[in-house]
Amino acid sequence: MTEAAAQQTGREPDVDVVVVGAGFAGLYLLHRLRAAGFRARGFEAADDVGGTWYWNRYPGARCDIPTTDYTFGFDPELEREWTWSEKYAQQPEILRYLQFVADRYDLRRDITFGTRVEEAAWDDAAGLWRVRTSGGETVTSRFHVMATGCLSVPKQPDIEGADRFRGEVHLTSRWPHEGVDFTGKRVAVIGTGSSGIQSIPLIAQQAAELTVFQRTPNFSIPAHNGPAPAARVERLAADRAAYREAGRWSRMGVPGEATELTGVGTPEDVRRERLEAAWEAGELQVITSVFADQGTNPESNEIVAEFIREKIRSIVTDPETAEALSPRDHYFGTKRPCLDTGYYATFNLPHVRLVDLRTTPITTITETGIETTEESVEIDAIVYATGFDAMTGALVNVDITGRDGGTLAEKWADGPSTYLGLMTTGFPNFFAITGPGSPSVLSNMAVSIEQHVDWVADCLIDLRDRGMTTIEPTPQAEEGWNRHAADCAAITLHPTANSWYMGANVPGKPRVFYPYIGGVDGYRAVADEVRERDYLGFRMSGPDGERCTDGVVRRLQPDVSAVLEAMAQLDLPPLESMPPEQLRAFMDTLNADRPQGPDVGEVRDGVLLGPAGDLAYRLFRPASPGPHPVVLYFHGGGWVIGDQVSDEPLCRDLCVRADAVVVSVDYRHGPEARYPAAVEDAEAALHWVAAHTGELGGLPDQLVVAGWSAGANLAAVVAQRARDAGGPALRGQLLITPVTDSTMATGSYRENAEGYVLTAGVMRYFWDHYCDEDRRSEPAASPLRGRLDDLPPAIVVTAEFDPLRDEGIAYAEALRAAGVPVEHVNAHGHTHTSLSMVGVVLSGARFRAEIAAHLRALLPETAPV
Ligand code: N01
Repeated sequence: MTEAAAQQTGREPDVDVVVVGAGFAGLYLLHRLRAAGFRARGFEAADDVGGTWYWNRYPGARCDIPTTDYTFGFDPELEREWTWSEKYAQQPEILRYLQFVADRYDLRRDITFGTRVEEAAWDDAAGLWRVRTSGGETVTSRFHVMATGCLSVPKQPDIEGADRFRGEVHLTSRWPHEGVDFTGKRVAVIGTGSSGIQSIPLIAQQAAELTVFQRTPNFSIPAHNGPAPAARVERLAADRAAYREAGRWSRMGVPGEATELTGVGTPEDVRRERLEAAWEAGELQVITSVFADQGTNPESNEIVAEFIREKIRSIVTDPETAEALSPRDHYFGTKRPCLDTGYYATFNLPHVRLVDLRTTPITTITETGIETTEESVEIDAIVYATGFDAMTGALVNVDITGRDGGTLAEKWADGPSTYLGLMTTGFPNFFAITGPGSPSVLSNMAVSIEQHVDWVADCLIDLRDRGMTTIEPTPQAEEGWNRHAADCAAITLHPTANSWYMGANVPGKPRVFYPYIGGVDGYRAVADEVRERDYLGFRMSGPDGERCTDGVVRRLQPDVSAVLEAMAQLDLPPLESMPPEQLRAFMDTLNADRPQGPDVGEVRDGVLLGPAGDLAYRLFRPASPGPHPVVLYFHGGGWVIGDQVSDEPLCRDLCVRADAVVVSVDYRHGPEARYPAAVEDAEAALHWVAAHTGELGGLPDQLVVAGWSAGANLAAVVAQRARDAGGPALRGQLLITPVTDSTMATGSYRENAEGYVLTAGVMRYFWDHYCDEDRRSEPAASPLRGRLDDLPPAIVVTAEFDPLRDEGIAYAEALRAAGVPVEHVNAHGHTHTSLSMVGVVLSGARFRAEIAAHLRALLPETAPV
């Protein structure tokens, strides 16, 4: 490495790698780098190793991941030599462990203690980092790694008058090494996150009076500390390597069983049993996964939340205090839940009092106490347990300058942007261990740190082996990762909370979801894949040139991808291999088990007279008082399969979101009734619905045609025909992933020919059963070939991974060119079928919400959203 670099730059850096921080991450990284033959130097602001466990010495400080798992797993020898004393170790024991690790691998000799890295600047010409320390030293290095932790920069007390107080002031995260004796003192604790909740019971044991100032109550469950859980210890003893591997491939970095049980729909006694067991287990990993849907479904989440509130009421004797301690402003798990030892019971003690800042906010801190809108509390000591500038604080607080002279703080002014939470464009050879955009704080940090350190160390070795000296992500890869991370968060309840995960605790901090919520297992698969695909999304360079495999590692929505994987497991025959009758029966079987969609006010079946007989319809009416606009809907199914109920979940969803009556009408199908039978039926349905709007509970002149896939083809066609016939008048046309042209020769056909349910083969099957080859270019089969002016406004929805994507886009563009107002909803990460999977593919909801908002805008009689 150094030799190659020297050749390139003519100058050898002082070291290969600078490592900032000597906690779990910095220690293990130094160990790996040394073993791989790199020259590395560590810098640590504290006087010794330990990182967060060096600083957070407040009473009661413990880990909240069982020590069977909150430990290094890279060296079986190390594991044999160290035995944890309890289920959740106290801070002194964890600090001793890290000191033991530092001694065992003789790591201190590479670390300069009591020294902060204040500045790091990339010198592009020399291809190295110039680092300036608080000790006045300047060091050059090829690589710069921030192993500075996610929760290491305390949030400064931002309370009026805080600097006037003349008594003792302590920050939980900067606790005096000699400890603090509160005996006989009147103490205030401000903050009720993990630090407050852990320290309050112990401070209460000493203090003469303890007043807890709570702004937001947090969910906490008892840690049930004691010996490590027998089941875990046994599994670990039986096969340590297998246990560690299970942790590495688990959701949180702690082995556990995933449940398929949902909160909604499970009998009360079963739910109760599971919740009580989770309460008894006293593990975050267990209580956050009692139900498979508690992180995404508000109703299911409320079951867990109310269970915990009930427990609080059963412990705290004063009902008013119990209520004040009961969280009601955020979903369970969306703020980090706490593990406690006697927290709630502490409020039963006569000298402990809770002040609820939501009803009586602090007005100021004075020289001798704290004043709220209601009272003045005299105190001797204030303990601030007010949290951290999490995840990005430690990174942007150092003056880090990239290639173009811009700083990291400037680049991240609107929120962090990373590739894999490891690197960021414009900052070559700069790594963050457990940076934003990686599982980090949502996981067992020990496991996530090890994974990141291993990835970085392996990457540096790979670079050296290839004679490369620099690495940097590409803009495309970074943007793709940011989007994927945001997509993962968007399907959960997390973004709804004012949490530090969202940056909400620090005034002015950008509100985005900082960690990656796709799971330790999912993330590890990505990181491994990136490396296996020749560092996909990274650009490497060195004296011998450059190499780059650009691309986006995860492009499908996470739940779309999960559904596709589940389908692949079923090993289904190709759909186009089944005769139509068999395919119809097969689809009916699949549909039988799906969620039916949201509740509507009324569902009514009827028939209308089509040109060749009765056409069945199903009407969905909103619960709101009518009359409503009417959406005439044509189902998908390639003109071959489906009927008026086959898209029921989508119709219900549309009905509720758009507050419109949806009339889903069947039509004749191929091959029994070929083109133009379906068009004739659709046209007849339009005339009938327009003529019967009042009876259907619809508003006059508020009619829209809509459809999905082949149904959207029919909707587009009847809109053209209605124009030509001079009516009925339409307010709009909603075309969800429409078929608009029969050529099947677009780029999206080539890209998505295989693999996403609607394949090119399936589409060919549909066309062949529907329409004679020589008639496919008629506008009634390929509406893109029709006259497009003077048509009602259109909402065109396309999905990224759909053979029909480009013809949908082409239709939207052609309509626009013809002067028709068009709203184009681009469902990124979705397939042809996934948008309609209501209640299964949750990521579709926001696109359906977007569709409904456009629909409401076309239908001014509907209530505003
Ligand atoms: O910090 P926090 P923490 N006036 O941000 C309140 C990890 N950790 O140090 O929610 C009044 O959670 C604030 O109120 P609000 C763990 O991941 C782990 O406790 O902003 N109150 C909140 O109640 C944890 O999640 C362990 O309305 C103010 C509290 O202060 C993370 O670190 C132990 C205020 C801050 O809670 C952070 O935990 C400790 C103000 N001006 C920490 N400003 C383990 O068990 C803030 N608050 C391993």
